[in-house]
Amino acid sequence: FGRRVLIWSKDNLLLILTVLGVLLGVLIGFLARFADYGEDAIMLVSFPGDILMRMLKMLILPLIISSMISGLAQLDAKSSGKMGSYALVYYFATTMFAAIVGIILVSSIHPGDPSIKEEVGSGTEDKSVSTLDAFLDLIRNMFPENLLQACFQQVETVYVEEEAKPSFIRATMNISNYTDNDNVTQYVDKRTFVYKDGTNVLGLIVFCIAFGIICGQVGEEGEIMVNFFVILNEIIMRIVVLVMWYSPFGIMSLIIGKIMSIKDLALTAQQLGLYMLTVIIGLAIHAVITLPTIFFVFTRKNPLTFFRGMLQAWITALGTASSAATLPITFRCLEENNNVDKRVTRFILPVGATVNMDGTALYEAVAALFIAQMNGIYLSVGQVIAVSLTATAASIGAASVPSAGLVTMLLVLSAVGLPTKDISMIVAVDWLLDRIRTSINVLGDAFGAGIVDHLCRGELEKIDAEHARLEMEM
Ligand code: DAS
Repeated sequence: FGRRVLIWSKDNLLLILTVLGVLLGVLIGFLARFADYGEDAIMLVSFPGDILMRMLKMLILPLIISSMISGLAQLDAKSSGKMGSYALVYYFATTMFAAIVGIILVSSIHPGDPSIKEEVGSGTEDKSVSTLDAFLDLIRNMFPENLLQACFQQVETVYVEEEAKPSFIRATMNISNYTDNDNVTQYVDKRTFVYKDGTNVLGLIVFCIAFGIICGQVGEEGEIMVNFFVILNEIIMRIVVLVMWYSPFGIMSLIIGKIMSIKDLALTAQQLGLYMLTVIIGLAIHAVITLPTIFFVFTRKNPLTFFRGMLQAWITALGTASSAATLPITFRCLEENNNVDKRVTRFILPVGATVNMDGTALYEAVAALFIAQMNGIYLSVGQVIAVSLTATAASIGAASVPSAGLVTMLLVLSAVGLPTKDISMIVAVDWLLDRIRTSINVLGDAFGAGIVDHLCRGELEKIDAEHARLEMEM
């Protein structure tokens, strides 16, 4: 019995420590509020949490690059024919749809600032920068002129009032670069392309998607490259696990510092409550409406029966908050309870668990807009589209381990220049939301495998018949 407890506690030790960190953080935070302390005390108390944030930010680039390229390269459409293409289309479509559902919900419930009911897109958009410009900005950001520069700068279009510029600049407008303060600006027509600090996430992601898919299609010669990124991802994941073991302490510090600095506790509690409600409603819509409908449309089978077959995997995902840890159960539920062909599960699941995270995409879209609302920042249409694209892509890059969505969350925030200081509120409730979104991730993978199995069933049976005929002849 002792050995069993030891194994159980090792697997769940991180979960236990994280929950302990949250509870201790809340307790100490509220107790500290009775003491008289200054800004320095808050800064000191939050220091371990600040270190956790820096560790996570440090990992973003290598994590997104290695996990996206290795994940997509292994899902190479050519060598796996239809199966890969069906899976790829299903993954992108369901994940993007989840992010959009999240954005619609957070823009209507408005958890960050329940008092104000501004419409999405009425935001910080400079009136002179039209929606079209903001949208073109978004497309422009997807194709950075310099990939290295994309790691620390992104392009923004700002209108320049001609008379606002001294004449000699106007004379050189359209033909030269003009260095203004520390931003490099180029004048084209009346618009200025200002390079602002902040990772151009979209640009990196578009490159990684192209690189990953083509890398998987290069054949033999590409093997070494695919293996390089698979190993790189494995190494980064191990570093993420190390950071995760530090996270209970960092989370406790973030929560204490946040609770000590909250001015209006009631409003914050209301914001957090509404935020969690928004995420949970969004995940429920995806699990109860979106996925079953897509499943029924493509297979004409009863989604409820299919879900019942996946129940054990769904519960395991709730408990472990890790798609990877749930994988063995997902395999067994699909093959034994739902009769999905092993050739489909063996191919679809490992990559699905890595790149297909509908729950995470929805969560990151909601959390990003929630943070914007809390800071009174109303995003432009282009920025909202950037959030949905980045959340979709960041979920591809999120690892299938506990709280991975928290790491790539920083990616989405930096993609639209949102402050990361409020992430401590998100962190405080992440241990609960993580397990719910992970269970939706697993469900999305399962329904995907069921659909691909149904669509490829004919082909697989033809292969079996061919094998049977050959065996008869031998
Ligand atoms: N826990 C991750 C998973 O295993 C999801 C996330 O963190 O968003 O799917």
